[in-house]
Amino acid sequence: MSFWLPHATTQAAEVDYLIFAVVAGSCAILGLVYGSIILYAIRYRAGSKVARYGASEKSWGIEVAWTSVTLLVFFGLFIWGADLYVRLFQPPPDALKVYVVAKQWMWKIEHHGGQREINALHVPVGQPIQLLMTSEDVIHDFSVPAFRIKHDVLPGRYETLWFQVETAGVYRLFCTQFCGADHAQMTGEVVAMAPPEYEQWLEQNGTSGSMAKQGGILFMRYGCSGCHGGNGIGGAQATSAVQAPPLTGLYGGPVPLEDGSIVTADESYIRDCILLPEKRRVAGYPPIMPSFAGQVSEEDVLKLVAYIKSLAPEAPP
Ligand code: HEC
Ligand SMILES: [Cu+2]
Repeated sequence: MSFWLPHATTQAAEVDYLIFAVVAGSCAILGLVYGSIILYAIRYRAGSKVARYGASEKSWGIEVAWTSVTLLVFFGLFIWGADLYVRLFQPPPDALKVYVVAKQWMWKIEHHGGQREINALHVPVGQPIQLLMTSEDVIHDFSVPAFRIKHDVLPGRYETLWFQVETAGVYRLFCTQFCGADHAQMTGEVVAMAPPEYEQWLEQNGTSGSMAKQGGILFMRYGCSGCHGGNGIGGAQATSAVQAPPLTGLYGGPVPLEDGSIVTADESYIRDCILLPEKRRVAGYPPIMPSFAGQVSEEDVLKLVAYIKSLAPEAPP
């Protein structure tokens, strides 16, 4: 076991450099302040024979110099940190999406192609991976120390995290939010593999169709198609006479809401439509869509979201 964690991702080393710079800068200032206190305490102790007069004049040069130098140093650290933070938490648009559902006390992972795993996450190296994470119960926290990333996983909403692994290997995954009696058991591993091996792994674990395909089946089973039409093409094609908005091409586009605002239809929006339809109503439609909260599990919601995403006209399933 080595003391230093490996730098497994593109930005892991920079996170370490920043922490080192903050610690080194703080130590230098700590040394300066406490060094002076100790030095003067000894020099001017009771009974020492040093001169105690003169030098009482204020030196503006020194005053201005130390104030501006410390300001510049700490402001520099702030800008560096803010810039790194933005890069760490802004996933590139071409990232490969992987879905994570946390629950007491395990990590359930689902891949785009429908491959599922528990307490393990297989990813290819050299490619940005974006995690879309939610919790079925309490707050958890997805943390991979070798990647220098962690993020809370909250019930009732989607959180996201991204990374790009540079070195193939097996890295430990932890839950770093105390989440109940077996919190300490809520660990797993991230297996980073060369892309060809990853493809092979996907093939070997290929199951009952992609997430979108499974979502399509659920779309029928939960009765969504009754209002939205068999393939999400809207009320006109629906089996009943109900007016419901078409879902084709919904993902990524703007949606005008009844309250006059316009939102972008991302994963969180679609999730809210299914679980909290009363929270946002699409303009021009009757508010008849029922809430599916408590009926559809988080994993099934992810599949429905994947299905609706696949209905984009430019990328048919
Ligand atoms: C009783 C009919 C009905 C059923 C069943 C139904 N919906 Fe809806 N849905 C609507 C209506 C009406 C709207 C528009 C008004 C609103 O936003 O609530 C809508 C809105 C939506 C939207 C937002 C569309 C947009 O243009 O932004 C999504 C996404 C959606 N539904 C998905 C689903 C899914 C997934 C299911 C099944 C789990 C489902 N719906 C079941 C009637 C229905
Ligand atoms: Cu946990």
